Amino acid sequence: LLLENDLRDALSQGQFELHYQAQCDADGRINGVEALARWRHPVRGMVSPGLFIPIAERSGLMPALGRELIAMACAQLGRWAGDARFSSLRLSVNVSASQLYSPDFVTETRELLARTGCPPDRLVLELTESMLVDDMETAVRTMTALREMGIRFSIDDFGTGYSSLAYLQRLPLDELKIDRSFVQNLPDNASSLAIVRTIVGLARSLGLRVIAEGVEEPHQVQALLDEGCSNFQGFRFHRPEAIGDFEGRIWQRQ
Ligand code: G
Ligand code: G
Ligand code: MN
Ligand code: NA
Repeated sequence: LLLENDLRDALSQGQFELHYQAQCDADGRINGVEALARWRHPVRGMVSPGLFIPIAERSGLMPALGRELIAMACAQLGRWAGDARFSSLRLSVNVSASQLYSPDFVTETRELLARTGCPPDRLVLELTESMLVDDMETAVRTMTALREMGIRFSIDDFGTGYSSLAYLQRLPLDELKIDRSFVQNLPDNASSLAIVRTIVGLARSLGLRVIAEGVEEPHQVQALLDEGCSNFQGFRFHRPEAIGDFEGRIWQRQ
């Protein structure tokens, strides 16, 4: 309850920020980045989204908070658009069910793109399987409208959602993210390996990009490469970091 009250003030006082976790290929070339929300609480310090997102959902604040977080991501993409060192990066943003199903989501996103100068084709919205099956018709309609603007879609935590695969045919998707629970058991766990192989094959057949999340160990990288997955996100490569540190990393590499 304490945090819930704080959350309302935090929104109006601008206490939320985004951290950035780089995504790279097998040669370490950074080709994307995921924005991860952080709450800089005046007393508690940095609060993790694993803690405050569920509270925001319960207290009905998630649409407003989500709007603020996407707006920060689009503003960042807008600033990067004019800089050759950053203009080819794709920025992934997590979207929750209450955001996707909010009736104004398409209109608000269109206005946001216009206001920030964010190139739509650099913005990737991460959704989860379970939120898509809640109301498939609305999800398809909303995603199709956003796709027509150029926005891309990724399925986060893929393989953990207990959903049928049929929905994949109906959605305008660009990417599958292999859930870290499968990655963590590579290469010794035979069923994790089989699941990774299946996801990579599925992505290839459907013409989707595939990326592994939660990559921590070199032997996991090798196993993923052997299975045909060559995009990585995880502590093995880069941790989520504040904007200045992330931009410094990109500058150093040029
Ligand atoms: O960074 P961390 O592992 O603590 O994130 C925990 C959870 O919070 C993850 O499931 C992630 O998808 C979610 N999350 C992080 N940032 C955002 C955000 O900006 N918006 C939404 N809706 N969820 C986020
Ligand atoms: O649900 P989502 O996939 O959006 O959550 C992403 C979360 O995973 C982030 O909060 C991030 O901190 C965390 N994360 C990123 N890389 C790793 C990793 O290599 N290992 C673990 N355990 N967590 C990671
Ligand atoms: Mn994510
Ligand atoms: Na994930």
